[in-house]
Amino acid sequence: ASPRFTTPPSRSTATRTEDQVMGGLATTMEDSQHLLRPPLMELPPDVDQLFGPITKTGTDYLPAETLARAEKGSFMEKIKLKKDGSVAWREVHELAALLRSGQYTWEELDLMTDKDDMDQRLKYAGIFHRRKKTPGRFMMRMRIPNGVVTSDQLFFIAEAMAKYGEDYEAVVDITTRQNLQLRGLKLEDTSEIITGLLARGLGCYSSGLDNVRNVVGNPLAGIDPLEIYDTRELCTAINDMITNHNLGNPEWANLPRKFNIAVSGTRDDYSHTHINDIGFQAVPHAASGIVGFNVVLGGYFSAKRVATSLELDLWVPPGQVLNLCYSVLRLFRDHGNRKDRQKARLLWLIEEWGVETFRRKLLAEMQSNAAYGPGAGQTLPVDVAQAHAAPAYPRRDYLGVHPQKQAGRSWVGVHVPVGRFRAFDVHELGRLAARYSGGELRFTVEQNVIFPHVGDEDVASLLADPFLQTGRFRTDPGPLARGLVACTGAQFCGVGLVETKNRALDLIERLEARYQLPHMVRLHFSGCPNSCGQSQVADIGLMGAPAKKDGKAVEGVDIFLGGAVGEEAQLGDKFLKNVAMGENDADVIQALGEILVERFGAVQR
Ligand code: SRM
Repeated sequence: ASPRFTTPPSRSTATRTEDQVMGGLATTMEDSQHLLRPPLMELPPDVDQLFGPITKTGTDYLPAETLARAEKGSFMEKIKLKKDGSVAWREVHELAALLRSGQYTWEELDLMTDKDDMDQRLKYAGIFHRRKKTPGRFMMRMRIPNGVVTSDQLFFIAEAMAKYGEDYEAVVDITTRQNLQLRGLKLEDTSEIITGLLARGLGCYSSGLDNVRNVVGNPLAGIDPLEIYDTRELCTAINDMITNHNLGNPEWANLPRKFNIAVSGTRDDYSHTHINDIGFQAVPHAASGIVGFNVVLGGYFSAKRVATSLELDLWVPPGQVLNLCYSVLRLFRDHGNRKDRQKARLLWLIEEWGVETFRRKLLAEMQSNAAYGPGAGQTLPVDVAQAHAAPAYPRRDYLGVHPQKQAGRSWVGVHVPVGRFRAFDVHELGRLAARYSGGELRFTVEQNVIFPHVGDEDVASLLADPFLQTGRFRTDPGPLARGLVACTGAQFCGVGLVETKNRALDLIERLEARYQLPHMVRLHFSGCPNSCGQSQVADIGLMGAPAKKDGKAVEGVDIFLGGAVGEEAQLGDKFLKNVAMGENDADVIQALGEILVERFGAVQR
């Protein structure tokens, strides 16, 4: 059961000229030549050569009993059994080629193809048709393990998006999984973007539908004086194992449901391990001193249920992290619920078996794992959970300028209002990263960016750069802005009940103008109960909900209070239900104002 490709395709040593890399856009790039011009992965020109013949599909990996359950399973099981990712990874290129050849218009192709191919299965390739809001336009969800990108990758994305000019739909969003989504794409362009990303070491396959999502790590990995474990290599290794180096891996092409993995490297838990299906919390082993991870499992949010992770009472060294992910995924794939999608996330399987039984089965699976296990006759090097350092550790805010563990270097955390960019912004980030941060930039789950490795002598000129002087991207945003997160919302998302991003910006601007706050308050806004904006981890969580005003159905929100992240993580509780937004959002401003005064020490200006 090994992946079809065990190593990535060979990388060419050929380099490109400056103009090819920059698309002709001038920039200063005396630093980080290697990151600006990494060797491109050499990709074969056509789909057959790129992917080879389909020798195995996701269905082939299902044991007979699982297959029988899938056959009687939910509508989505039928969609997956008919065709799964192994087909979609190729089909996206074939559909794009048909459009580019001029043989068919988009409208004709849309009529000719199965709607499930277009609207569901393409998500296996990370391509989401936004039929409800922007028909004929697609969103590409990338995979960025640990949220680390290079200037070269940013320039490529900027160029791909620049093609759409000032088009209202053409935006790039940082997601709540430390990732990017490119929006407003035409299907004919997606193939070239996918191969361009692959050539630069990034991908988008298996980022939607029943797949493992972007692997979240510590955005301060390798630079933070308080770091316990550098998460970067592990996140990339997990991603490569799951996606076959971003080329698609049929072994995981038929999971029962979506699946989230997060690796935390400091006590701040910037990765939010407690709300992921698998969370790795860095902690040294008491006896050996080896820094490994306590494992927590099953955390998730959904419209029907939200839950923090269960502690498995298991500690694994870094060398067993892949084994653990592989083994949990196998148990999940083969035994997870295929009938009821509301009961299909990992937590339900753990509850069905009980934590003890799940742990026992998992350890047996890990012991016998041919690909990543300890090997025949060897003991599995794991232990019971190790004690974390004493609590009362205040989670740090990473925005602004902070000294790194490397002498003479600082990281600069910059706030990105609701994580949204246009093509030009992405190019500018690449330019600044090339000039100041070793050609590297990081994304955070709060939808912000971090420039690492900035020489202390360069900090002032980075901060003085015109891009950071417009007032839009700030290192010192206001107390509500600095903790603001908003999901895509109804502007582009078909399931969003309310518009979130623009509204969130407007709400906090008005609240900051009206109230003085003694400290930051983390406010997260999700457009619907799926909680993609992680409303329950915030100090104040907003969640789109139906409401009534003067007997009429109007837009509204539920308001959550008391969420916390870090070592003392807890989920917020619903405090107010179905609050009508009111005219010009006045009612929700009123409710939030009262909460800020009563709970967070705000004073009316
Ligand atoms: Fe999400 C579905 C956007 C993070 C829980 N999510 C969706 C869809 C795909 C619905 C759709 O098809 O339109 C949204 C796409 C909208 C669009 O056009 O952008 C969507 N989710 C997002 C993003 C982009 C929100 C954001 O603005 O950052 C996040 C993408 C992360 C990524 O890079 O992969 C995003 N979604 C989350 C999170 C947060 C997280 O992962 O930490 C959650 C809660 C955590 C969890 O999954 O346990 C989340 N999204 C959901 C759910 C509920 C899952 C469930 O078990 O029921 C759905 C609906 C579903 O899967 O059936 C959903």
